[in-house]
Amino acid sequence: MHSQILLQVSDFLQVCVALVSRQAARAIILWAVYLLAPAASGKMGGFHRRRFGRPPEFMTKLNADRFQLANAVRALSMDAVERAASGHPGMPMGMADIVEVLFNDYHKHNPANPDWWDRDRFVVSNGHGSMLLYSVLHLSGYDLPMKELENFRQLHSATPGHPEFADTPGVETTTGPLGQGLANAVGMALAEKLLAARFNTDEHTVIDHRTWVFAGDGCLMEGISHEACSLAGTFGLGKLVVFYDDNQISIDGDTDGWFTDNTPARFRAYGWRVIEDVDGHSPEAISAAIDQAIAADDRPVLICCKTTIGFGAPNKAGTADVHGAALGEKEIAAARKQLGWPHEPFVIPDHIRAGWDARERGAETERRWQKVWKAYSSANPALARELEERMNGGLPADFDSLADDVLAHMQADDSTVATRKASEMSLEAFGPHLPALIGGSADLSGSNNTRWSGSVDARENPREGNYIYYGVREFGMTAIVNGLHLHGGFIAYSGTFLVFSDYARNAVRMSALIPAGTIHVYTHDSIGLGEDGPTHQPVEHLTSLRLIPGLSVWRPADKVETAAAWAAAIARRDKPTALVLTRQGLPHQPRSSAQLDLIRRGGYVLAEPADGPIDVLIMASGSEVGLAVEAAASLAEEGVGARVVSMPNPDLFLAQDERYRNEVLPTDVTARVAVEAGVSLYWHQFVGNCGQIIGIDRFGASAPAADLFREFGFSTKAVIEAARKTLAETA
Ligand SMILES: Cc1ncc(C[n+]2csc(CCOP(=O)(O)OP(=O)(O)O)c2C)c(N)n1
Ligand SMILES: [Mg+2]
Repeated sequence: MHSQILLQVSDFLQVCVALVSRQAARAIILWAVYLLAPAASGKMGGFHRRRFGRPPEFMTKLNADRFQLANAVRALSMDAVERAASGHPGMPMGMADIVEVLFNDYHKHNPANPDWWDRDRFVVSNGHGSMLLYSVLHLSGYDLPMKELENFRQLHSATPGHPEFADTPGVETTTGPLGQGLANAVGMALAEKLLAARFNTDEHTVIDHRTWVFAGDGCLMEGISHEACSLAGTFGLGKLVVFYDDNQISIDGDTDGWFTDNTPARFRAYGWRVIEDVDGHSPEAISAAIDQAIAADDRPVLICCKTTIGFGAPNKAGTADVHGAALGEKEIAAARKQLGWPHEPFVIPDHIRAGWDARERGAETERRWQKVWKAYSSANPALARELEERMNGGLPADFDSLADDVLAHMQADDSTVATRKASEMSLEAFGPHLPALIGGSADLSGSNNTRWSGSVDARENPREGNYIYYGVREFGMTAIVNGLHLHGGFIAYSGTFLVFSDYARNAVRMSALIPAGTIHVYTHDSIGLGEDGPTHQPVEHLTSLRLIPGLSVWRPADKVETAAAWAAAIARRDKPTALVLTRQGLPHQPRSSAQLDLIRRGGYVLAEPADGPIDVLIMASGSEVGLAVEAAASLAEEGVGARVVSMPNPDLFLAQDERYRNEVLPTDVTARVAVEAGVSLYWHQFVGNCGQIIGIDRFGASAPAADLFREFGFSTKAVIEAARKTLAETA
């Protein structure tokens, strides 16, 4: 009986071996044909693949299951784009095999809890490939039902054209402006490194995750990729792994015409590890590359994946046609045939679904972590509490009363200081209470006053570090700050001159769009910086920052308003703030405790006529508030009653209720003057038809600040004249 069974088993095994070896022999022959045929016709293998977009047959046979898992991403992406009649099928079809291997074999996440702190971060920096992200989130079990994919790019769907943070569970950041996702990811990887250094103990590891990035030719062409990746090398962010979608295609066609860098050499020069020439359609090659990438090493990793854009579309793959347009019915039908994907649009067979489903695995992974967290918490209660508070974005319970104390303290000191210095004083006051605070500057620490006595270099000392020397990289810095915020655990601020906010501008816009509770410190805020001249003197920047929806822009008039601005910025954990500060000293303004309280409303009455009615309203921000106060005093001597309204944050003032606004700016007082050392445009809404604006609608000049203010009409005399003029016009 036993021997009979053994015989049958041995027969069975022999048949298996024969089958497998036949299969293997067939694969080897096909492989040779695949490689040699294009060579014989003078074409490289990659070129061949790129042009024909056809999977080598051996691959589809040996990796049939994996290939079909990846095809689910391809099909969902091409069908969603087709239905929306808009979108980008090329990247998802090209990177499907990579994302399949990454998500199914490596990515640490729990679809049921996208906020789990110790999850790996996955950033699609080439955000036009959003359908790849939505497909894998849906397939792996996030709360993103198929109907959302069917509604790709439609109003109020969870699947916007480019990924938007907070719109879709599992989306780690808003991407689309090429290169910025990559820089955000550098911020996330930096956050992980610093938190791991601070909180992990010899016994317990509670922070240990990777940041995976997909990036295309566009991301790597963008200058910000240089800024961010260069810094990532310097910081030794070994858990950052970037998959470069090396498909040699961007919108205008073959990148041979505009992108011929030696990318591997470039990244090696940054201090990265580079894994070159990975076949981005071979699961084995991708796995081998990832295995290499995750070996312990301090260097970030770039995996250069040779891919075919639009892989699987028989006529369009490998061409720019497939980058950003629906494939069309005929090509989609042909692609279904090519890929061996007979299923209807938005239908995923059960076995494919099962292959992607990460819910059980994810829950188990998080459960294991929870156990470690519990043990860690009982062994290190103080550290655990700090980490928990930081990751939850909380502030110290007594923060409001701390802010009140700081303001009262500042009010009691009547010295003249520059608001950049007042900003440093504010950091000294708040910093010791905020372990999450992490600052930095783009090589202007001493000028921006962003460094305070508690600042510790984060590169030299990751464990205690809370200060980053970003080097001269304003755009990279700002996007990295967004990434630090998005990761969680930090209240992140940046620093540079206001005039260079332009260099960073799209990342500031992204701070507001994400939205991220970041703080951007901009000093040297007007012609008041003096001799450096018009290249360094911002004119339009203040107003142009105010145009960004959701960005809170403060331009404080003295140290008290500066402290109030910092307090508001710190408390604003979910939206960004810009602090616009002077180089030059500003006089201290007296205030009652009621007035102290009103600063937080963005605009308030700072000085009133001693007696008699209000004849004229004088509004000002920052360095011009002092002028307004002096002018009002002179006007009083002429018998003109002037009210001075300090407007450190006019948008915030506009957001107050109507009653308050009308109290501060009574509608019946139409004689109005606004003074601000920037373009005048913004103030028309406040001064009305008969008002006067003292602004600067041209570039400044190189000279001492006092001469410039005089030259451009920022003097008590000019304010008095403007008041007389508006009074005459409204008489
Ligand atoms: C900063 C920025 N500039 C321009 C664009 C418009 N744009 C979107 S995708 C793209 C080409 C990107 O090429 P690549 O990264 O190679 O993407 P692929 O075509 O390979 O998917 C361009 C220019 C953008 N999204 N962001
Ligand atoms: Mg490309």
